[in-house]
Amino acid sequence: MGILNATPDSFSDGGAHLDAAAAVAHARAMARAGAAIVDVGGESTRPGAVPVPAHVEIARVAPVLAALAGEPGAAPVSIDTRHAAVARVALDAGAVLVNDVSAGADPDMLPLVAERGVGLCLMHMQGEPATMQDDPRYGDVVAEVTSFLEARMEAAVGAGVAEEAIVLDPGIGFGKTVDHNVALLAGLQRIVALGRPVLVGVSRKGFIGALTGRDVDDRLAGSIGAGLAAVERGAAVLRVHDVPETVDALAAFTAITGVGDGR
Ligand code: HH2
Repeated sequence: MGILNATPDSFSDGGAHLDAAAAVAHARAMARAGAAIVDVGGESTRPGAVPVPAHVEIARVAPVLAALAGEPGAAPVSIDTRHAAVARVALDAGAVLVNDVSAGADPDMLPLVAERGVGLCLMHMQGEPATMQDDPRYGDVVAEVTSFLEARMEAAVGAGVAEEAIVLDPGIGFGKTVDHNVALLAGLQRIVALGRPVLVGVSRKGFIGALTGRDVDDRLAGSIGAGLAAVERGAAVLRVHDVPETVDALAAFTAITGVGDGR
């Protein structure tokens, strides 16, 4: 999954793809490099970010989605949003997956996904982006995240979403310390055991910086190392900024280990 942030303030690529032409060029490049899906977002959820109203998010993503919809051979699109109103606009423009970092907190989200019959990524987050990194605490982070995802999966199925449409995500960096993130990746099999594909987003995140001592623009190697570790533990999808490098790393990793499908 290649990341396409149509935001002025995302933590690593904010402002880079604000105009639709630049966004389409980047989406095309990621698809050519092997991204199976492009994740378009109009709200930064980085630590400390203030929420963006749905109409602002729509104004940011709609031109990008419209341009991608007219693109022959473009990768399928997912919409990274917590707002059902934004998801609806994106699904009307052809998006095939809703990536909801709040796991369906908007009461209209799960019914919308059910009605449209599209994919749904349910992610764990403790708290809200504005304050989630202030003092995150867990008793057993792996057990708590796993049972949250199981409960949200049940809620989604209860709302009519097909179980086969659901992808689960531990929410690396969303209300978690470095130790919490490491524990979740080390214990990823517990989430994999819930029986749905697991998506992991480690790309350029703060915990990679903490582990490597690198600034945000210099975290590629650490991100790939963490991503491969996640695949080794059963992750099915990596959400990344650097598609060509990740695809190459996966090709080599899978050839040797037989784990993953190599892209
Ligand atoms: N991480 C970010 C955003 N959306 N969605 C899922 N499913 N999993 C993640 O780990 C995840 C996500 C944060 O990364 P990014 O989009 O690069 O930054 P920002 O939130 O600042 O736009």
